[in-house]
Amino acid sequence: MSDSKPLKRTIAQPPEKLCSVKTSCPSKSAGGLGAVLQSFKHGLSEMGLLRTLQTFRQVNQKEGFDCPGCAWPDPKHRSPFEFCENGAKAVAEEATYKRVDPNFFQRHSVEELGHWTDYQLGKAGRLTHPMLLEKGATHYRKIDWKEGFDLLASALLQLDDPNKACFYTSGRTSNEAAFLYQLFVRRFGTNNMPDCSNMCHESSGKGLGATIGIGKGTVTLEDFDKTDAIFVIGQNPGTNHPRMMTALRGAKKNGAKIVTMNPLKEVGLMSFTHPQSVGDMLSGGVSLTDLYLQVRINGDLAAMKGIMKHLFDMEAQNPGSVIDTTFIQERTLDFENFEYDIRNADWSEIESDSGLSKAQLKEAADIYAQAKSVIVCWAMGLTQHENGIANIQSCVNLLLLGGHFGRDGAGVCPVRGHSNVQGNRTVGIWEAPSDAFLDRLGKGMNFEPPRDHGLAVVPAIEAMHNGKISLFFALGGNFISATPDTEYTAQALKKCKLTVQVSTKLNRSHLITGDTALIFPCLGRTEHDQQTSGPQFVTVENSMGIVHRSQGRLTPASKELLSEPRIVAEIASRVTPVEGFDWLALTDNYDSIRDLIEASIAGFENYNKRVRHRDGFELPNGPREGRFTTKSTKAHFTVHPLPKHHIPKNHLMMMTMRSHDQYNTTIYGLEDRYRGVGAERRVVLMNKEDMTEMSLSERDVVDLFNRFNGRERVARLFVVIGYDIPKGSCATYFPEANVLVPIDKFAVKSLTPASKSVVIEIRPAKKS
Ligand SMILES: Nc1nc2c(c(=O)[nH]1)N[C@H]1C(S)=C(S)[C@@H](COP(=O)(O)OP(=O)(O)OC[C@H]3O[C@@H](n4cnc5c(=O)[nH]c(N)nc54)[C@H](O)[C@@H]3O)O[C@H]1N2
Ligand SMILES: Nc1nc2c(c(=O)[nH]1)N[C@H]1C(S)=C(S)[C@@H](COP(=O)(O)OP(=O)(O)OC[C@H]3O[C@@H](n4cnc5c(=O)[nH]c(N)nc54)[C@H](O)[C@@H]3O)O[C@H]1N2
Ligand SMILES: [Mo]
Repeated sequence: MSDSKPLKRTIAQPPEKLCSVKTSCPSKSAGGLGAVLQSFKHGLSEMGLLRTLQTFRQVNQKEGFDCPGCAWPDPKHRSPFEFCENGAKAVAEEATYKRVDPNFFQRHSVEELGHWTDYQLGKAGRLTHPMLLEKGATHYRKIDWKEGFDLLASALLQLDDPNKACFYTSGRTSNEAAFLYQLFVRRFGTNNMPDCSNMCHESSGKGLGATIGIGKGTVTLEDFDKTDAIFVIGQNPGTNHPRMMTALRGAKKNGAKIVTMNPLKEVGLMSFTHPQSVGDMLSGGVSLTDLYLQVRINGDLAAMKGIMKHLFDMEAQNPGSVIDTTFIQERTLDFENFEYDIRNADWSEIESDSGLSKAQLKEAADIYAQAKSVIVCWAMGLTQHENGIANIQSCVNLLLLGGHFGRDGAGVCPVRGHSNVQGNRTVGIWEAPSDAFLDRLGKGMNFEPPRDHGLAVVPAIEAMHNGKISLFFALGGNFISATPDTEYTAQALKKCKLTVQVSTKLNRSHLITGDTALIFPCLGRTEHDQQTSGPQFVTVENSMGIVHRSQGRLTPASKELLSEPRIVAEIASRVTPVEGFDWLALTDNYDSIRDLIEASIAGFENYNKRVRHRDGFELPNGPREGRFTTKSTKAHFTVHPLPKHHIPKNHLMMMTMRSHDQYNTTIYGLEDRYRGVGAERRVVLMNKEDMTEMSLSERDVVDLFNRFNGRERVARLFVVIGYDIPKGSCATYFPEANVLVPIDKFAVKSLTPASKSVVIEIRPAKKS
């Protein structure tokens, strides 16, 4: 620690020493005994037997904690062991016995840690103390909380403009912490609140808001029991929303048909073996998808056009059989333009853009036409393209044609990512709040919030680059690894004067920093949160708009940890003191924070009472109740031209996706078990014909290049794997391939980085 050599900064995403990749046949069915064994394997290695049993028993129980894994809702009738493999891994990762304490930071310099992989960083354990990296220092040093808060407060107060700071949020934050945080940030004077949503479901929120009047899903879990057909588009629930598999299995057992649109044949969408069903185990699983459409990357808009074109043809042949004309006349607008666009769409263009035949699309149209009620589910495969909003609005068009809103078993289901990302938005984490929201917040909290919209993730990175932002604060998450164009973003962060991370675990954002950096370690979901009035619970909103409690019971990883609401209150009390308003006292009992939410956010009447109900309560949702909440009170049909990509010879369209063994930038392990790829994450899954055309063989080591708007990006040392993926498309893992995602390629209007449509060139690796 004594050496004070100037800090040699680290590369943003280190090429790892490649391990030999192991490949095997992809699994036949998701879930099953394998999932149970994997859960326990991770649990035991992170936290031993007793804690594993204790922890797993509390996940998603009414008196337990909300699983930090995903935002899929809990069934009303929970089993005493309501967990899934990846939920278990998320919990084990947080409840681990391993610690990143001040000794750890003395032993390892920031530069050395920069060469560790994301996997190694995450496995180091839980952060235990507030830490400071001084300007020019090589190591973090331990500080006490007061020093940390004072340092941050004086940096904030010294800014000549509040808009020179930005405040990121990742979606694990509770409603209570998120509400206090946005209140503090707005009282400070800015709406600069980029969040993980900007990179995730922003296209869904914007696309749905403009067409049906609410930026959220309209179905409930019960709708899955009542539906006749489910379209699952651009989503891999077997890995990312394993509890959704129970709902799909239930729907299937009730006779629903499932249509899947995905470039990869994801195992979880083919077959599912419920780990708690002996019948499933014996039969080898329930088969799920009835029609698997292996669409080309970003060919969905074309595919949906094809399906709708068939629907118009079928209606013409047999009027009244497919299209709900009464619904369209009474409840929608802009149908004529839409109809004209679809009727005039060109089949050869549809087939070549989607990579699917007219006949395959007819099968999908038949399933749709025969269903009285249809649900469309989606996730990142639709949102992370330049035409992300168009994709989502195309799903809305499809559903509007048959009148599939406001009736049982029908509607839109954008499946959210982080476990409280939806709640964060509801309580105000948004760089572009509506005037109605600000009016109500200002009235409830007695102040005038700033009206100018703030910066989302991509513009915030640009602003750091050009010196318009000098202080970056993050409530959770791992900004450098989650964002696009890693090298570019690293340069942006390094230009800041101060970067601050409120975190549970070590990650790369602690290593790519501004001149000065702070780490504030906080309690996780699983942990006991003791405040002066007693133990506290927090509240979260799931993917279907249900708000409910979450209470951790495990002993915290360190006595030093503070809760997120407390950390926010400590900062606010120093930076934005308000006469007669005691920020710190609010955190003595979180009921007081919930009272403020009730006073200033729509839909939270009787919050403290209703949230104590066993299953929580449902937020208002107009379209679910049959009312479109657009200005016109009608739903809008929209017209979308097909996206055109210029893909030169020897180039491919690349998606960046999650393996079965990671949670975003947290890498649980190196096994992408269902896909049969293991031991190494720097892989590129390619169509075998493309490999032949590019003279590449299995396991060749290659470099990947992207060129966009005059800049070249390179990701070195990836291993080629032949895989069942449409010709012209290829796949790599997030975050290793984020270096290749251009900062300036994002979805129109939602600004979501186009992480699923990156054009790359593949060349044999340079021998070093
Ligand atoms: N275990 C685990 N659970 C998670 C997460 C995690 O990392 N691990 N992350 C959480 C978060 S924040 C989120 S947002 C969700 C993400 O959940 P998902 O959206 O399921 O995650 P991804 O792996 O990004 O990819 C989605 C799927 O899209 C497909 N896809 C890619 N491009 C296209 C395309 O152009 N068209 C179509 N039709 N499909 C395409 C891919 O083949 C893949 O199956 O999961 C949440 N839950
Ligand atoms: N190329 C590419 N990039 C992507 C995506 C993609 O598909 N492809 N997906 C995008 C999506 S959908 C998302 S949502 C973002 C995710 O972006 P982020 O939310 O920023 O990233 P995570 O990896 O979820 O953050 C992990 C870190 O959160 C901290 N953490 C965990 N739990 C808690 C907690 O309870 N409190 C606090 N304060 N900290 C906690 C830990 O320190 C951990 O290291 O990434 C986006 N980036
Ligand atoms: Mo996400």
